[in-house]
Amino acid sequence: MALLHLLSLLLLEGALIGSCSESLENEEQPSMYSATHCNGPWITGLPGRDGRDGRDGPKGEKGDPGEVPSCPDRSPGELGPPGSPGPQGPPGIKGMKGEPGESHSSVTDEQLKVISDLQIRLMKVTNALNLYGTAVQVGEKFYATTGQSSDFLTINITCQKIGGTIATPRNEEENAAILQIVVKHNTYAFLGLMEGSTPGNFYYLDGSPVKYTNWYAGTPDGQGSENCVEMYTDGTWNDRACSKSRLAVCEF
Ligand code: MMA
Repeated sequence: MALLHLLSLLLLEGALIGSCSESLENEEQPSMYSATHCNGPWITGLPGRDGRDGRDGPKGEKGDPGEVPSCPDRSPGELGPPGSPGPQGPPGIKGMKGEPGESHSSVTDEQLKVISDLQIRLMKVTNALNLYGTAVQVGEKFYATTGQSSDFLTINITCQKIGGTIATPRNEEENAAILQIVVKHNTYAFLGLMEGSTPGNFYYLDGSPVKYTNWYAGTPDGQGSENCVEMYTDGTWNDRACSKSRLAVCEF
């Protein structure tokens, strides 16, 4: 065994000696396996140390432009808090006319029947009054008389008591209607007008100035002493003292 060990030592030494001992004198680094310098019945030696790093190589050519990596898909974040309300916008255009809606009248059919019956009844009564000259209808208005004469103030109270006011002609048609009653009773009637503080200026009893007049020629001539107005039997007007007794004609 010892002999075999010795032999292996000798072989190891010979391998070391058999490597290129001359190579150290050589400028060029010999190839480890070169047959030129390493002839001989040598056993191949162990690899030498790594050589030193070479010099830096020339600068490389410019490379092709790279691709921009696409962004990875991101799922939407959670809803943010609501923003503050914006300013009021301009008004929209007018919409089309809607369908006629259902009637939501609180009036019952029974009540409608009563109203209808009353309208018919009123028409009959008005016609009867007109027929006998007690009342005269003009549009929505009608005039009626008590058949009695009294001073201006009393006439006003009488008319008010029965829900009316003293007859006040606002146009020719109304004046003609009052005239019918005056003619029938063949007596002058007081009208709902009064003289103001300025003589000759007449006003309706609500204080507004008269718009329609039918003065008899030369009147008003009372110069402030005749503050009321009477209707003659031809329909013309005359200023007269309010204390006089004249036919009471009321309007409703
Ligand atoms: C005349 C006339 C009238 C006036 C009365 C006053 C008879 O009529 O002048 O205008 O109101 O007199 O009495």
